[in-house]
Amino acid sequence: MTTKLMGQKVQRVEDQRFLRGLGRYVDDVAVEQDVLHAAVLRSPHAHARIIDIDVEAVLDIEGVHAVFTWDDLASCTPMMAEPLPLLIPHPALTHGRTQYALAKDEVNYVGEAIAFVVAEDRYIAEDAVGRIRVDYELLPPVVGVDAARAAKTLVHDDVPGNIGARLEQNVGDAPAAIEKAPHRLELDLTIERSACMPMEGRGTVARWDPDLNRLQVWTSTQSSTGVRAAVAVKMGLDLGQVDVITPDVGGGFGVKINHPWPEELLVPMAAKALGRTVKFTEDRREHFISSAHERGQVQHIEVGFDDDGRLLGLDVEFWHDHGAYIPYGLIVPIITSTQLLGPYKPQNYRVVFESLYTNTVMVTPYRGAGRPQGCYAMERTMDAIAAYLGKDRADVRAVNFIQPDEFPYDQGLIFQDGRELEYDSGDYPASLEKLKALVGWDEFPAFKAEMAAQGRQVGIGLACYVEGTGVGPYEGAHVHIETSGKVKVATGLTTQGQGHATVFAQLVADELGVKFEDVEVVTGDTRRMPYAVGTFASRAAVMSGSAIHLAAKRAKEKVLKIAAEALEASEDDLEIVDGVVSVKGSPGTSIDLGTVSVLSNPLRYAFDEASKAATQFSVGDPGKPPVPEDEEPGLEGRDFYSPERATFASGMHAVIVETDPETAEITILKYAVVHDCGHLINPMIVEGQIHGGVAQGIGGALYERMAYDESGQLLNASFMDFLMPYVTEVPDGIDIDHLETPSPLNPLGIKGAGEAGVIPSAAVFAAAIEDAESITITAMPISPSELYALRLENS
Ligand code: MCN
Repeated sequence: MTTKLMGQKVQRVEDQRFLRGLGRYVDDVAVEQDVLHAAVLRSPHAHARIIDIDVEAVLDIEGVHAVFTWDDLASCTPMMAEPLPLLIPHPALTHGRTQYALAKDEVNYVGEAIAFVVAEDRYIAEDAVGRIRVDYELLPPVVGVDAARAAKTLVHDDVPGNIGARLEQNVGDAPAAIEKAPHRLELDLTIERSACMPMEGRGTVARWDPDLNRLQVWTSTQSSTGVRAAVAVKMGLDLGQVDVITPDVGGGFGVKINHPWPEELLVPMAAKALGRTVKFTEDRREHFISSAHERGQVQHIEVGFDDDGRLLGLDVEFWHDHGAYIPYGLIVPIITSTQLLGPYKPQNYRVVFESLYTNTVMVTPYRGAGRPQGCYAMERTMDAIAAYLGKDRADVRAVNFIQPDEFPYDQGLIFQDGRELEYDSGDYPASLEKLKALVGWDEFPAFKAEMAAQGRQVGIGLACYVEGTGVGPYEGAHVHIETSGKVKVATGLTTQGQGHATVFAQLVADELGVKFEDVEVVTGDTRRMPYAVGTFASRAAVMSGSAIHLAAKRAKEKVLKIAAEALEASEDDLEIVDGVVSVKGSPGTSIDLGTVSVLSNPLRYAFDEASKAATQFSVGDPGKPPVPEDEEPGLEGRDFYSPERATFASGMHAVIVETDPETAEITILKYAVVHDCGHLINPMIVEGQIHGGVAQGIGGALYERMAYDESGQLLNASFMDFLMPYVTEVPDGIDIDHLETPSPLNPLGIKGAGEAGVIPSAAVFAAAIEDAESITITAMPISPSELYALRLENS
């Protein structure tokens, strides 16, 4: 392949639309004027039995078309009355529980859906929701890890100890190694619950076509094919009867991969039952209380090490607050437990976790998915070892690194899919050197002394991580060259702002030899690409990128065959430049891609200028097939890519903070990132991804948390109370340097990048604040008032 555009900072093609307000989201989908609107009655209690639901008063309200409770679901289809699917089951998940689309006889968190009202407009629907009467028998709620572990109350009667899963992995004998080690330390670390806040919340529109016997669903999701599969099975339809179309998505960050949400089933169900188009758009409060959260984890670490800080044994136990249900398997705690080790190679490792049920919003992956918690545990341990030995924190990390000549490196751990986790490539020592230079690590002590002389407190921290990206099972692509010579590319995963339309066009332009602006990319439309998985786990670049590259290669092979025949030349002598195929060294002997496309189609029409009519015509020898013998008509290529295993990206971040000696305000003075995602398709987009991740990480480390009270009420379920960083809290300049160790696992040598920015935040900020303040931080996030309280405790 040529690498003309690969690696270049090509401007994002989608931004013209987004910046001018021309994005088209689910709420903008053009549907009939008389679309019906839905609203959801949600539980006001964290834990209660439903004794009775009275909807009588609502049915008489003018403009109300239907009210559904659990009792009505079975009459739509029997499957609708069953619990929602459990995605990615795991043998250790012995007590998996998922919610019903509408609560059956119990509610387990504030926000759980109980009734679904469909009305002429949203106002009527909301008013109707307010008039449904529910009698509850209140049950004691379980809030937080401690209450779940105490198990005085059970979230689900049939789940003993509130334990959904317990999983232990051992590499060597960590307890024995720690026992024998010259030095030992123990740490208790907590990280609080938070959640992603995409600008666009969840939303679904559905229309049933009785003539075609077909359902059309538009939804704001990270997996159109996942929603399609769930809708089809729940509604008793064939896959071929359901189209799911995902227009622009205003951010997903993980929460929209949890397919299906109850509303994604209820909207199509109501549309079919009523024979009308139905629409649901989530509001912000609903996003807080009825989508998903993550991060909440309590961790206990024991470590044994030698005089250089080399890890001899690491024993990690953690408790994962999974919320009321486990819809997404054990993916988050499994990622914590298997990727916690980062770039290091402890000789012995034991990890055990429990996934606990609580009466709070359920937990599904949020950008980083378990890695921020793991990185926090590992990196705080490294800092503690360095402090104990009086060594430089970077040096302690360096002695533990997997070396460049040790790849592929098997950590001896088993991942979610039951396969061994193996790092494919990387160069951690080189990354660390780059980071130290970028942030001024060696110069920092002098800077700190200089600042101290002025009465100012500054601190520096660093944190390292790895990220398994580009997971399977597969992704596909279809590349079609139109008779205009323009190229349409379809891949089935969805896009939420990552710039896929740009990077995928770069790959196609390079492979096919067409102009970048002549390539148009379509994502997330099951009509165009029915077989696909979705956008999560930083997989689009690796998965769809590779599939697109392979599909373009196939299309190119066909172009060359047809063009060779037309030009009476050998395929090997042809080249494609800017959409024109020509004989190398003889540019006059050429044919453009549009004409090759015309030649590939046996039924051709031409527009006759004189008669202003389209006339059918044929080209070439009538007795001869229109395309080469072993090819099908049409100028297109389709291929799928399925990787051997995940490819491991890595990174290291450092931050310098200043803490105000009086107010405890925390200010970021410098933020530096070294990142390795193999070959970069578009460095500008990767850097944008890192910036976004760092901003989210700053939120998670310093501001954001889900503030539940003891009764399970979320006290800060609005942007008035849930603090997100604004542009004023994110540093202007984030210094980024790249290292490109290509992945040997895919044709382009790429690794994913979409989550990296957020992974080390809790670790790196805790380290830097600790350094500035000379106190120990064990709980994140940390606000100025918490820092102030810590100072008082330590004074
Ligand atoms: N890229 C590249 N070269 C590489 C690797 C990636 O140019 N070597 C580019 C990709 O082509 C893509 C972007 O960087 O345009 C991110 O690529 P990738 O790491 O493959 O991640 P995905 O595209 O699969 O996106 C998913 C990832 C995840 S898991 C979350 S969560 C997340 C994130 O992306 N959610 C986002 N970034 C987000 N960005 C926005 N704006 N909105 C979200 O919801």
